[in-house]
Amino acid sequence: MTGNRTIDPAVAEMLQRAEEMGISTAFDRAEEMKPCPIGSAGACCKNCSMGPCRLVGKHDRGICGATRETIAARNFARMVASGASAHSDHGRDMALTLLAAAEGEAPDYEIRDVKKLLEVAQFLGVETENRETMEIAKETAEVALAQIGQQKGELLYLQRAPKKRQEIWRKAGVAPRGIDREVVELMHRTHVGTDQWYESILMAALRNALSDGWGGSMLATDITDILFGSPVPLTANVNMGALKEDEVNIVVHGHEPVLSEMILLAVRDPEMIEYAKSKGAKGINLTGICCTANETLMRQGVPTIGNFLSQELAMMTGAIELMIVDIQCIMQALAPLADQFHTKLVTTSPKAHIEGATHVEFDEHRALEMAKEIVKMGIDNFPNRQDTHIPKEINHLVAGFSHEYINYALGGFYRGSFRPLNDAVIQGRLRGVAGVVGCNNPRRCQDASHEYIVREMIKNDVLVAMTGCGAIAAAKYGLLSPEAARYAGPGLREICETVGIPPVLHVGSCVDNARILTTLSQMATEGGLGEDIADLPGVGFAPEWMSEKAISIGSYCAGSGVYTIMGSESPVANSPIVDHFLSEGWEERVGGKLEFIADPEEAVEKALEHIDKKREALGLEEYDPSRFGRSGDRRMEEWLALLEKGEPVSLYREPRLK
Ligand code: SF4
Ligand code: MSK
Repeated sequence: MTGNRTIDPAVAEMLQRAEEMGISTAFDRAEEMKPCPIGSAGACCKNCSMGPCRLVGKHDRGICGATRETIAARNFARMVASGASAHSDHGRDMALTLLAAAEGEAPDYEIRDVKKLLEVAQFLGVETENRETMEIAKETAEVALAQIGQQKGELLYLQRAPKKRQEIWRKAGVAPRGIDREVVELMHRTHVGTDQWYESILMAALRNALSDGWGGSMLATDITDILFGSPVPLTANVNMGALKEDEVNIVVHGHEPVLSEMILLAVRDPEMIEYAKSKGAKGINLTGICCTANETLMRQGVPTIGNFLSQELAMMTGAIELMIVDIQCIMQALAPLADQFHTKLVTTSPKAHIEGATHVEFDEHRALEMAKEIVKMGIDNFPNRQDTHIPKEINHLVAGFSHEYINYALGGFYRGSFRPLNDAVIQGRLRGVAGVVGCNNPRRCQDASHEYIVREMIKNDVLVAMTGCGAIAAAKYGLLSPEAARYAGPGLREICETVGIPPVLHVGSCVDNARILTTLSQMATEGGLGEDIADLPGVGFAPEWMSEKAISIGSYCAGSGVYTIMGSESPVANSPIVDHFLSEGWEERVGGKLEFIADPEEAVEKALEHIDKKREALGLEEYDPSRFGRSGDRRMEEWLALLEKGEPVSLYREPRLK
């Protein structure tokens, strides 16, 4: 029964196969195990062994006297702390890799984007004049690590926000100090008998989330760009049809680019390709799932075979020799599933072991050598392949947008600026901007809310930036390709035609939501659209979120001044007061709010209402699409013609593959 489980034809086909083979997937388990109504409304506290206390029915207080408000706020805050720590610990690892590279201890890594290094060094107060690149890189890594562990003061990256935003944070007492400190303090506050006022807990949660967005995540993105290059647009393929019948299929899954970039070098090594041929394969095909996929897609055009809910189904094709996983969003169900196929599941992070998987701990000091050893495991497994079932579904996309590239695309190298983007909003050619991010969740039809919301946004002339599994979702339905301009409203279509960008921009993995923050910040400081991110006609969505990281992301977006809509019932529904505080309370204090709206139609309606309200507050003309759609330099149409003939499109680094 595939029913309302997914809109992805490849996943639907594989769910059918799962049923025939009698294999249970996350989709089945979600149907068999209904969510606990007490836990899902934030009504259960298990923060000490006097409990767990369930605040339902006549019970208004826990054994210790904690109220519904305290318990709901503490549960929410702990999600923020966990999500922020996941992103920021990843940021720490990126900084450690940069340090090892700069000290000559990780010889396979280099500085691929020196310009970005110099820019980041300046933000972090590192002297750059008359110094060697590696010296600057070393000090930049050290300062980044010191920021993560900073005890007092404010994160240096807060300066990247508009001045007015910084003042709002200071006034509200949410300007984050060090990232580790905010996480630890939030865990402390939520310990039994500590912070017992929901407002205080939720403001501390906001400060912790901001330390993720403007700290850990932003550092992770910047350092990844320094080490592996800032993305520029390129074409690639998406969905399970990118798996190859006659090649060794290797899949990278998780969130870390440090190993996957080396795996990519290994699979391109002529000796490895020859070795694969010696085992009867025609070559080695590297693809990805989740955000490791997004990292390698953004910079190298590696095909992505699916998002979060596709991971088990992809393995069931029987065509994957090796799945290499690192951290976050890897289902434990993969290990027993791999036993039913010939796939080798290899865990690589010292922080993420899975019982039953083969653990090969990654050592960045001999990165390429290890990557080759791991790839060899996949090649050696090729002769064990048995029946395969690879869905044909494939689509193409353009990925690789960074705020630097948006700046360039709109203004050109010599006059790079956000002016044209702001002007487009001011003139009403663009109604506003939206970020659509986050996961899949088997409690919702896979990809359906992403697809609906993105289509509605672009139809209404709202330019969309996407990350994470949401971006993969949109790519699967062709929304990240230049052709998608035909679904856009007249004003947005004109921009796409003139500038040559799709109406939906893929800006990276889940840590790369920091790119959305810096883009919004630049729009706010460019002029003409107020002085702060909260003044912009913009919204954020996480329509199918499931991870704690998404709660941290939603919170830091709200804390940065954005109206952010999470697509689910409220996880604090047991306390309408807390629910209201995340919306109106945060808006009053920091100008952005977080709301949980399960119905995507209602979410779109409220988002457009909000955008129009912001336009009105800025004194901009009312949105009127009938004024646009008759200009544009037809560049897009030329590109479409080239793409249809299968010819290379010159703006992008690589031609469309198939
Ligand atoms: Fe119950 Fe209070 Fe312990 Fe929570 S902290 S489990 S509400 S006694
Ligand atoms: S992988 S956090 S399911 S976006 Fe970044 Fe996807 Fe969400 Fe994981």
